[in-house]
Amino acid sequence: MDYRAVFDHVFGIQLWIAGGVFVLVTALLVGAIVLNRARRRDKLPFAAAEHNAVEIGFAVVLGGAAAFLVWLSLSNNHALDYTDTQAGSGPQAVAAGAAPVQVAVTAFQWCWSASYPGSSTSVTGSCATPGDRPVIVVPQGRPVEFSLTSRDVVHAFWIPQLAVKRDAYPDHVNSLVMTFPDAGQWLGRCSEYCGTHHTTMDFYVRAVPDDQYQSFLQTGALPGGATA
Ligand SMILES: [Cu+2]
Repeated sequence: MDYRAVFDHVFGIQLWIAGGVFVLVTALLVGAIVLNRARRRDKLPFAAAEHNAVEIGFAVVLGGAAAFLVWLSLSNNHALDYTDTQAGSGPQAVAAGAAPVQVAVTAFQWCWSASYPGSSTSVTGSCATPGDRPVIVVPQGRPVEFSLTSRDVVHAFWIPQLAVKRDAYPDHVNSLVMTFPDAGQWLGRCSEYCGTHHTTMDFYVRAVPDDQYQSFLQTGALPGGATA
């Protein structure tokens, strides 16, 4: 499954359960109002009397739904760590034994930098204007492992079009493996509120053919002309 499919799968099931709980609660609420209005005034209203079986049953149903959703999310999250995707191209499983290309990404207030272990090339920017967004270059068609960390507060690495999101914590490295089957460029954002300029903390991920990636590693010049 790719990221988008996993998201749609989990969200679809959540929607049905949430919808069912909404209908149940609304029906009980309307029923209670109607019954209490119809009841004679000298009787205790439903809510003031003890109805242990009903209350326990309700708690069991809701607790069961919550436990099921937690299990569903956790099991699908696990699946995401071993698959990857590019929008529209379906799942691209990481081939066993294929060592991913390493890209070290650091978030900071309020932009991103990326370095490539084994190369002196790095990219960064200020994110102050759309023209100063860092472009994280990756090779097309090979697994890429992003090692995510933060220099200051909690940020989150998010590529909306690819339905990919992973937190970047200070003093901790989160990793995310993806493959980009096609060349292209995607807008990335920070999805964890991190201060004044959180909303301008945008970057690009650009996938290029391997020969262009290799020359980028050697020269630092962005494929396509502009220099980061
Ligand atoms: Cu941020």
